[in-house]
Amino acid sequence: YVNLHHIRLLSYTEPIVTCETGEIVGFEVLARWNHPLSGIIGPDVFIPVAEDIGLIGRLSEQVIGEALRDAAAWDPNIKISVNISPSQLTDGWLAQRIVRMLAETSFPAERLVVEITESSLFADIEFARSIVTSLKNQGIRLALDDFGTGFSSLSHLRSLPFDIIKIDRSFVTNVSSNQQPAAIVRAVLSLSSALHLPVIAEGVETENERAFLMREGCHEIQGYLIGRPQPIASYAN
Ligand code: G
Ligand code: G
Ligand code: MN
Repeated sequence: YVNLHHIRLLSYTEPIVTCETGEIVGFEVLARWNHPLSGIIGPDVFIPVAEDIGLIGRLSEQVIGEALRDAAAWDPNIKISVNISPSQLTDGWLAQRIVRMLAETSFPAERLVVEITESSLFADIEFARSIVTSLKNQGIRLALDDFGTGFSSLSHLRSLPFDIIKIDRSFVTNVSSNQQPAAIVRAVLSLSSALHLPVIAEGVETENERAFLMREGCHEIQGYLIGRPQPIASYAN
C-alpha cells in the first residue's frame, strides 16, 4: 500500500540537440516515480491516477521546481522543457504558479519551454488561450507537442502563439525507410518553415533517422540515439 499523497517524483531529463552538430540546446523533463516495490514507473501509469485524485498540480510543480533549481546554474543557453497535461490547462492558477517557481529558483523565463499537446486545447480553447497568453507574456516559450497526432493542427498553429513544433515520435520512427512517415515529416518541416517555427523531432533512435532529418532541414532532435531519459544529476556539467 502506497499513500499517493506522500509520493515524491523524480525529474528525469532527455537531452535535445541540434541535428547538425549534436550540440546540447536543452533538456525535456520527464517525470518518474520510484515505486517502493515496482521500481521506476512512467507517467503514463501515475499521471491518470494523480489527475483522478487531484494531485497532478502538486506533483507536476514538484517535478518542474526540481528541474528549474538544478538547471538554474547551468549554461544560460540551455533550455528546460516541461510537459503540461490536459487537466492542468484547466487550472486557472497554472500560469501564476509557474511564474512563482521561476522567481523562487531565479530561472529566466526565456529558458523555460512549456510543452502542450493538441488534445489539451480541445476541451476549452478559450480558457487554454488565456493561460497560454499569460505564459507568453512572461517570456516563457511554448511548444506544440506530439504534432500530427491531434486533429486540427493547422488551426491551432494559427490561433495560438507557439514558438516550437515537436514532431511526434510515431512519424519519426522509420522515417528513413518508409515513404509515408517521410512524406508527413517533410510536410511538417515545410509548413513550419513557412511559419518560421523551429521544429524538434522526437524519438530519434537511429543514425539513418537523424541523417534524413538533417537533409530535410530539421533543426533539433531528441531520442534514444542521443540520450535516454536519465536522472537530472547525471547530465549536470
Ligand atoms: O516519459 P514518457 O517517458 O513515458 O512520458 C509519457 C507521457 O507523460 C508523455 O506524454 C509526457 O509528455 C508525459 N509527461 C512526462 N512527464 C510529465 C510531467 O512532469 N507532467 C505531465 N503533465 N506530463 C508528463
Ligand atoms: O508526449 P511526449 O512527447 O512528451 O512524450 C515523450 C515520450 O517519449 C516519453 O515517454 C519519453 O520517455 C519517450 N521517448 C523519448 N525518446 C524516445 C525514443 O527515442 N524512443 C522511444 N521509443 N521513446 C522515446
Ligand atoms: Mn513532450
